[in-house]
Amino acid sequence: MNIYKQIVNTIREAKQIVITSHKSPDGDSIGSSVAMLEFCNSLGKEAIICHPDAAPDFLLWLPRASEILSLEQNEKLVIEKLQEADLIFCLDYNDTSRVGKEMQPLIDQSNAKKIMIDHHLNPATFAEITFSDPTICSTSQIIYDVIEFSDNKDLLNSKIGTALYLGIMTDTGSFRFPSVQVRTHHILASLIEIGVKHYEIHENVFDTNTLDRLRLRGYACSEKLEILPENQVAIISLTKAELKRFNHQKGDTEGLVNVALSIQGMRAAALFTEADDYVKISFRSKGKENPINELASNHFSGGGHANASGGRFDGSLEEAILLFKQVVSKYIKPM
Ligand SMILES: [Mn+2]
Repeated sequence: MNIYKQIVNTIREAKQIVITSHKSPDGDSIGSSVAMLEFCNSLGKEAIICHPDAAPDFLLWLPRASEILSLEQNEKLVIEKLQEADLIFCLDYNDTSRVGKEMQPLIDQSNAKKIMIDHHLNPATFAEITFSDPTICSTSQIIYDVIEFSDNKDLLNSKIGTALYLGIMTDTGSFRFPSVQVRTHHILASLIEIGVKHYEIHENVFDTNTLDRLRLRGYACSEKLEILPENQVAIISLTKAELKRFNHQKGDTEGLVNVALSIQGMRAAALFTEADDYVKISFRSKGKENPINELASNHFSGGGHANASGGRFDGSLEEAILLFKQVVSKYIKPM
């Protein structure tokens, strides 16, 4: 039996299905979770989404994203659901550490069957079924494959399709990254064929700036952007006070690191944001010869994709930036 059918059979046998994804939700984690929820429902199965934290406002337009339970806001219920689960989906993450230290033990200690569907490098081996393919642009695209190659294409509907389109769109920078395949466009076409309103998804995601968010981003680019010319690297850093000054909301700095990377000639970019007791960092790079995930994992307790990674630093913002400047030339090869 192929892995796609194996996944669907496991859904059919399950009684309590919980869908989880990584911390700091993005379009792919929310999209793949909602798509899996809708697909389970199409198979006649109830399921529930439990994430470490709540969906950011800019993704709440997606039908059923507001049903997502978060450990952050619904602690008791999420603990209960994970304890009762007999099947846990682990979507868009390669290791249970990615759900954060509060949620990780709930998944590690659960006796439920686990199915990992993911596209990050180096998958851990905790799941009964591991479907990891780093050559595929998004977890959402893999979920489309699960539906099609398990012979369930007739169950595909525009609710599943809208969620999948969202995930593919956001994880590919609107279909521009090298990870986009011919197959990706075939899938997108078939989603539009079944009634997905692609233009509404773009509008919902990209035309929703608040004045505060736009001003924060403008400030970040005008006052807080630093170029390391010898490395061809751009850095943006934001302190807690600066974030507060612009009434920072979750998602406001989403994609800001890509703005830095978009400067002509840059090979990599990093965004440092000061959180309560640590510094959160997003890394981006261009080209196979500049794998920024190695820098992220070796120095910033992070990881991710070769050209898009995240990490953290326990210390001050200044120390984090200093460390980055000291090590970056080992990983980024200027042209
Ligand atoms: Mn993803």
